[in-house]
Amino acid sequence: MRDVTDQETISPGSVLEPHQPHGPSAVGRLLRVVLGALSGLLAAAVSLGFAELVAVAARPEASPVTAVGGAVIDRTPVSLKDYAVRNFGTNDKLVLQLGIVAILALFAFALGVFALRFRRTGCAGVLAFGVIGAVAAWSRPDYHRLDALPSIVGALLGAAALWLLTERLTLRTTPAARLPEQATAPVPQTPTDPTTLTDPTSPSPVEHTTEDDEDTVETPLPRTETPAAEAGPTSRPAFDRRGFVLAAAATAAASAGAGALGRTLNNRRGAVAVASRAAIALPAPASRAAAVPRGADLGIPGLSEFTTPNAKFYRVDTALVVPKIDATTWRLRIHGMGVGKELTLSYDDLLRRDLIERDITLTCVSNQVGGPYVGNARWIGVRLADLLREAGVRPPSRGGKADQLVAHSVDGMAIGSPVETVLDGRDAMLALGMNGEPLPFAHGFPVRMLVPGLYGYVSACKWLHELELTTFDSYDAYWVKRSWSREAPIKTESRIDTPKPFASPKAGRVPVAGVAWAQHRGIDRVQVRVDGGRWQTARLADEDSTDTWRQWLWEWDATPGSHTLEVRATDRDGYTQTDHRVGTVPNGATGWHSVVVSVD
Ligand SMILES: Nc1nc2c(c(=O)[nH]1)N[C@H]1C(S)=C(S)[C@@H](COP(=O)(O)O)O[C@H]1N2
Ligand SMILES: [Mo]
Repeated sequence: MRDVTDQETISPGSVLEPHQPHGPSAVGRLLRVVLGALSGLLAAAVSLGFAELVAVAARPEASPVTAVGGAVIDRTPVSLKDYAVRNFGTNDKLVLQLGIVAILALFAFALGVFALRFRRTGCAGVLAFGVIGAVAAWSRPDYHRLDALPSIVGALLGAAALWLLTERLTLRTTPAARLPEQATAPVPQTPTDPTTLTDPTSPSPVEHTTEDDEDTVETPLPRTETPAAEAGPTSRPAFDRRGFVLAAAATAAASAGAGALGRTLNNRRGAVAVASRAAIALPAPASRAAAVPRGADLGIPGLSEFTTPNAKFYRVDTALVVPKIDATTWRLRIHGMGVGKELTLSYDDLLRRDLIERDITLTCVSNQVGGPYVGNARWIGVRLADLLREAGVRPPSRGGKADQLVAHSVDGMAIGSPVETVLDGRDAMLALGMNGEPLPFAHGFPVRMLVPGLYGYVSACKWLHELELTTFDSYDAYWVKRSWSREAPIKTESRIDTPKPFASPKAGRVPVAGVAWAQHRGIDRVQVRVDGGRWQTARLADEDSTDTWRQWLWEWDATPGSHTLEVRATDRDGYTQTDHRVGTVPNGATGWHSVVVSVD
């Protein structure tokens, strides 16, 4: 490998550092390696800091860690994603980003040390990381024109920083003539250095130092100007400590400044969206939801509230940065196959329509048996069927050509729902409000889709910006490309909320309670059994609607010892949950939820 190295420029005969007659001391060498690693880290910081700043010009999603993280999410095998969701829950994204930063830091470390010897290749390595970031951004489904820019600019500046820093770490031998006070100092190393005597490949000390003088990569001293150096003794080779400290401080300050400025500017952009949300007053819905029956919430400690507060509502999406959309400039386009009249609607257009208010329980297909990815909220929105009919869409059963409605989000998500289901009379809606406020940003502000009875990944697109009519044959939506089913009605499920697994309640009366759901069919019965015994019928809370979950309660006369509680629900179609356990892929888990407790 031919490259710029502190050694190679000195003597093309390639004298390795340890063989140098006047090599730096062991401590000096170690210090230099540490500072090389630090240079790598600083270069990475410069890259990321400036990328953050440039991302303001593009989008927050285009900052390299986010772009790479997004690309990783897109490519993560379902099994691993399931594992991550199971073990890290909603923190999976944080874990992913920390992982990327950790890997980046390791490479930065290595590149910094590497650049001590092979500076050009080391800097090219930084550029290679920029290419990775750019390609990742480019590969995202929501790629925008400028998304590769932050990675590229960041990498260029990072490479420049690495060059600058490692250059300060170049070993130079100061000619005696230029440092008169050292010229008289004894140089005892030379005769005692065994390597000079035993290593036949080592050039002679004099020859070496002569060439060493030419290791002024930038400002070569003409040989003729340093006659004294050619003959005179030299000091140990050293690097420019002061220059390095200054350069390191400057790069650290620049990267921190750029990063902070980028963050601030990005937040300010978010502030426009926040203000647009704050300015919204949701009008009274034309079609109100009936009040939640008082008996729908049994109010038992440990049991999920009937209405899930927004702050506690589960969140599942691929977005590493929650999109912040300005509602005043947001538009929704409805177009595609069989659309007689394309529609483009603003947020105000939607607000001016008749709004419906409904309680709907949303569930994620990735929810394990007994898992947390289910929540119930009171939503306000526009009836989707009305909009589609205005656009001239007919269901396949009435001769419509399109059987798939694909909802596209601003973050590149594409979620496909059956047109037939959306138009079958259920309360499919474009939701604007959630539990009395405009949608929270994390839950899809300004507008998301909801179809009661379908898992979120085939119905509940957040940050919606386009509805496209097409066929299932001609288009696979995001999750379908990743081995999930095209169509996925929510499976009948039940969950024990209390007692918690491995709880140790006192013997005697123990309330066993939970929720059961079979959206759009309704829950007919819930049964509980202990240690595989006879099924006992639980008391059902009042039903709010068939689109919502239902609480249940069974009073257990608990005896001391370890016990297994199991639950199963039967829906209004007469289907009772099977004990056959299947995983979440491809269309939802099955099996009975069970909880082991040890009664005191
Ligand atoms: N834009 C976008 N919308 C999305 C998703 C996503 O990843 N991106 N995930 C879907 C899935 S899998 C589910 S279960 C629901 C979850 O909605 P919530 O986060 O509001 O609970 O959103 C759906 N809508
Ligand atoms: Mo989901």
